[in-house]
This record gives sequence, C-alpha cells and structure tokens, in this order.
Amino acid sequence: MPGAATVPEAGLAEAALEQQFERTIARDQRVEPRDWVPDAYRATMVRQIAQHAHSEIIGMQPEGTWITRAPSLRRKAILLAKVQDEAGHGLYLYSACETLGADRADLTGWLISGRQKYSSIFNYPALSFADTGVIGWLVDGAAICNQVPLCRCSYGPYARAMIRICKEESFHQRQGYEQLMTMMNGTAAQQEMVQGAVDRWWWPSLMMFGPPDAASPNTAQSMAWKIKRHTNDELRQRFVDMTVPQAEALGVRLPDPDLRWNPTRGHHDFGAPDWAEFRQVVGGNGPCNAQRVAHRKAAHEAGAWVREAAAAHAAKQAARDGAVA
Ligand code: FAQ
Repeated sequence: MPGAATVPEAGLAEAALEQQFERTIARDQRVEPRDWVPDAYRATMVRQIAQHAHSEIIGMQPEGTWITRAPSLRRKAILLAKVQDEAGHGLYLYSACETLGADRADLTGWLISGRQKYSSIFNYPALSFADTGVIGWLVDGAAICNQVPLCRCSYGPYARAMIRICKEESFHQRQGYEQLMTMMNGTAAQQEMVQGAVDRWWWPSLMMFGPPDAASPNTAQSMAWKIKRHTNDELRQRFVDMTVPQAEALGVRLPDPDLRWNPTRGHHDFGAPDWAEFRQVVGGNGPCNAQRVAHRKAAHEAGAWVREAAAAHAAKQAARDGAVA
C-alpha cells in the first residue's frame, strides 16, 4: 500500500508543527501568515477579525446619517474624517483576514447573509446630533479598552493593524468628548440632548465587551492562544472605572442606580446589562439590524460595476505585462 508509510510520517510532521506553534505562543512571539497553525486557531482568528472588520464597516452607518445634518462646516468635516477612518479600519482588517486564507468576497457575502456577526452596538439608532459625540466618547472609548490589548495579540497581521487603529480610535474618543463638552457648556436644550444620548448608549456600550465570562464560550481558548489578553468582564470593569470620572467632568449622569465606588475592591460596582436584549440584538432582532444589513447589501450591489472595472483593468494589465515578458 503506497500511502501507508506516509500516514505516520505526516502525523509526525504535524506533531512537530504543532509543537513549534505552541512554542511560539509560549514565548510570546507572533504567529505569521507563513506559519502552520491549528485549524481551530485559524477559524477563531477569521471569526474575530471578520467580525471586527464588519463592525467597522457597519459602524459607519449610525454616525454617517449625521454628516449631511452636522450643525457647522467644522463639525461636518470632523465627522466625515472619522467615518472615513472607520472605512480604513475595515479595509486593514479585511486584509489581515485575507492573510489567513479568507476570501474578501466570501466575507462580505457572509456579513450580508447573516452568517457572520458584527458588533451589537451598531444596531442602535443615532437619534440626535449628540449621539455622534456619545458614540465617539463611549463607543470608541469601549473599543479602545477592548483593542489596546489586541495590539499584543498572537497573530502578527492583526496585532499590527490594531496599533494604527487604536491610535485613530483614541483621537475619535477625544474628539467625541470635546464635542460633548462644547454642548454641555451650551444651552439647556443641548445639555438635555447629551444626557438623552448618554442614557441610550450607556448599556449598549457595556454590551460591546461580549457576554459575561461565565457565558463566553471562546474566552478560555482565546486567552490560552494569547489572542485575548483579558476576559470580557475584566475589560468591561476597566471601561467603567475609566468612564465614571470622565462623566463627572462632563456633568452627565450615567443611567445606573447601582453604580458606586467600592473601596474594598478598588473598582466601581455596577449593574448588569440586559443580557436578554443583547441576545436579541446579536440574534438579528435589534432596533436597526435589518436596516443596517439592507443598506450594506444595497451599497455592495451598487458597487458591482467598480469591482468589474477593477478586475477588467487588472486582467488587461496582466495581459500587457505578459506580452512584454
Ligand atoms: N456583538 O465567546 P465570546 C468599533 C459574539 S469596533 C456581537 O465572548 P469572543 C470601532 C462572539 O463573536 C467594535 N456579537 O466571543 C468603531 C461569539 O460569536 P460566535 C467591534 C458578539 O470572540 C467605533 C459569541 O458572541 N470590536 O467599535 C458580541 O471571545 C465607533 C460569544 O462571545 C471587535 O470586534 C457583541 N458585542 O469575544 C466603529 C473587537 N460580543 O462564537 C464605528 C475584537 C460577543 O457565537 C464607530 N473582538 N459576540 O460566532 C473581540 O475582542 C472579541 O471578539 C469580543 C467577543 C470581545 C467582541
């Protein structure tokens, strides 16, 4: 039997590759696209990076609705630049995902068909201009807490993409805070608008960190592989501790009657988000899920001619290069 001798050899080779992978992780070195990885590591990385990329792309929509209605040219320019940055983040992340063998067209198809998730936060509407400031302050703030540790993720292309993304998210967070500070120094109506937006976005922002650790199926393995460096609950706590003094400086109330400093723990205690609502939103039944996906689908279909033109140009270029060679 010609194949029989090769099977144990293949097994041995795979065991050696697996040891090499484990050594890379244990030494806190980066896994690169050329390296062998277990199938489950690849699947986890594709899932997380794709979900992250989709979140950036869908995340353009809530704030995007305010670009044409921003109250001044300055605010419009700032918002336009921020939304463009989010498109850029989506593109770096799709590229990182492609280094794992994922196909970009498949990823877009899986977003539109609902096979892959995107962050629950972007299924809530941005009802007033203050929401754009609160998205910068709270949503980008939560994103930074979650993503700074990902700059040390074991997968090299993702870790490197996160460095630039985190720098830009930090800028967005400060810009959102500056917008809210301006509004809080304005009229009573502007102050109410900010408080209303904080009331609506606070709980969904806490949900961005994912389910509680006890209900998080992926955390233990992702921590062992050094993809995640902290659990969902650790990062949620970090976000609350970071945000409370900022809310005080701003003069807004965070809508949680259980929120208070606990001197014994050295952290703030806080109430539990409505996890039934979280499951509904992640399951596709949030306030804006259908609208967000329909909008992305329409944009994808409207862009078909651009993809066809780019492919035709690339084919022509390749034929010309071939003719020269
Ligand atoms: N929404 O076992 P875990 C941004 C899913 S970017 C929807 O805890 P894991 C920038 C999870 O995928 C925001 N689904 O999972 C911006 C898993 O799915 P499965 C996005 C969620 O991966 C700012 C299942 O539930 N950031 O904001 C959510 O270990 C402003 C079980 O959960 C990232 O993607 C959720 N909130 O931990 C743009 C960061 N949470 O396996 C515009 C990278 C969990 O059932 C404006 N990702 N799920 O298919 C991560 O750090 C992790 O993937 C977590 C989840 C922490 C999100």
